[in-house]
Amino acid sequence: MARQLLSLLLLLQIIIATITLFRSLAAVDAFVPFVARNIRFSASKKMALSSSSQQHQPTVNTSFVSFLESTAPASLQSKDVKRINNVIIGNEAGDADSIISALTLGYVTSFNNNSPPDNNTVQVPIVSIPRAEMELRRDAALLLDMVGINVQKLLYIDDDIVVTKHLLPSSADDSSDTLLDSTITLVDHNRLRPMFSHLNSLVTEIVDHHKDESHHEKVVADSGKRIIAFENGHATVASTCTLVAERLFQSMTDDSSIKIDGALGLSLLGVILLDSINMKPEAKKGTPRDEEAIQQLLQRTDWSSCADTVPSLMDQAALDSIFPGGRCNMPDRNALFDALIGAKSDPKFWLEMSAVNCLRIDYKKFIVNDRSSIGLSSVIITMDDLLAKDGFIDSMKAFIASEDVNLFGVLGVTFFDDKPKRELLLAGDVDSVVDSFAQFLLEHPDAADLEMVEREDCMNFSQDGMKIRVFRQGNPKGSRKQIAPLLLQHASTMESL
Ligand SMILES: [Mn+2]
Repeated sequence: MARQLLSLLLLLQIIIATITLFRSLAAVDAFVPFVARNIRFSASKKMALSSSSQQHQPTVNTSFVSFLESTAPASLQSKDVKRINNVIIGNEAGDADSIISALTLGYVTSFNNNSPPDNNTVQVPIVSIPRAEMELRRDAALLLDMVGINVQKLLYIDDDIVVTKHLLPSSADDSSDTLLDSTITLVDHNRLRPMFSHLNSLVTEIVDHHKDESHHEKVVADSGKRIIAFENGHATVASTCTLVAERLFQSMTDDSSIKIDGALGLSLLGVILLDSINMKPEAKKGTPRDEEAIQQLLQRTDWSSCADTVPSLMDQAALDSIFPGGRCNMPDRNALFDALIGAKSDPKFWLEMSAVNCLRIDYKKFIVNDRSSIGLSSVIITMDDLLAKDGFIDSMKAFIASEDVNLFGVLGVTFFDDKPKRELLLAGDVDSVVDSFAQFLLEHPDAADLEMVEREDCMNFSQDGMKIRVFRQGNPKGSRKQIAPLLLQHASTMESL
């Protein structure tokens, strides 16, 4: 009897030891680098653990999609732990690059294999436009839908939780108790927009590809926290998403079995293709760094991990053309680009859109000095079609008044046989101001590259209280990234605007 009891006890001990061993193995599994983890979601095959990368990783097990849909809002709910919220935000125009570089940088930073885990900082990417405007960003909406992200679940600049949780409080009064527990990362711009100027001191990081406006000078390049890919008047990457992708690659070992989360890879790839115009030489946008990022994303992404999404904005035929080898295989970059640029520049969409939405959809305001400002809207419609819209002049007048800018410009681009054709409209309340900028663009050597020619046939759009001048731009390369610095340069030489 005693012997039987003894062997029973022994058996019990063996069982307990086995359970403990399995538990510790499961704990090790949680240390698999995040880039590899998606494999478990998709193909449920186990990665061999590389001994160097399994230590000191945050114990997370989160895909890009679940990070976006739950992690950030959940962290904001918990009051028990004192955490620093690092708000990541793109520019006010809120194009696909601004939106998706913020979302992806938040994820890549959260699970960076090279940095020690920072459990006190929560990355909170915020979509840099009002919630109601998301549906106007058709390329970003299509891409996010395709990778399985429900855009309703993202945080937007005008959400109550963003204001009331003191992520981006609307005035200096509200921000007093925020100063210690929030920081801000700017992506796709390098100067916090004027409406948040009371939060200037919270900016601790910049990841961008626009001309450096020399603000937030406490964020220095030497620290690696001021990445601005812009040199000699040109962006050295077409997309902020290329910079995020480069950061992602740095965090991965060369082990080719480690793969990138499918939703993350496709999101970055889509935006880089859009911003580089699929690397078409005549567009003069893409750089070797963009092409390198495109190639690495194509090769190193686990496409099977976002193969189960059921897009609601794309039909099966379009999906089949993007994934000719099946959803588990590499997409066709040309088909992906065509779908995204098609959504963004769909002529029917632009012709049907109201005049004021056309002006709002891709708008940026630039501060000249502390008193004057220039507003620039980018549109994908011919100037003739824009001017022919119902109530265009009145809508523009109202928009200029509400934005309170001294000079307003509309930069139009349309594509004929894949070649961009650019036009520019300048408008303002003060004739001499508009004329001065027009003269600068037509005659100054620094603007000669743009090859501006005035459209005499548009003179009649000027009316009492509103001077309007319209130009054809010979050089397809001059987008807002080139034109804004030139206009600001001229503005700085004027007594007043
Ligand atoms: Mn950009």
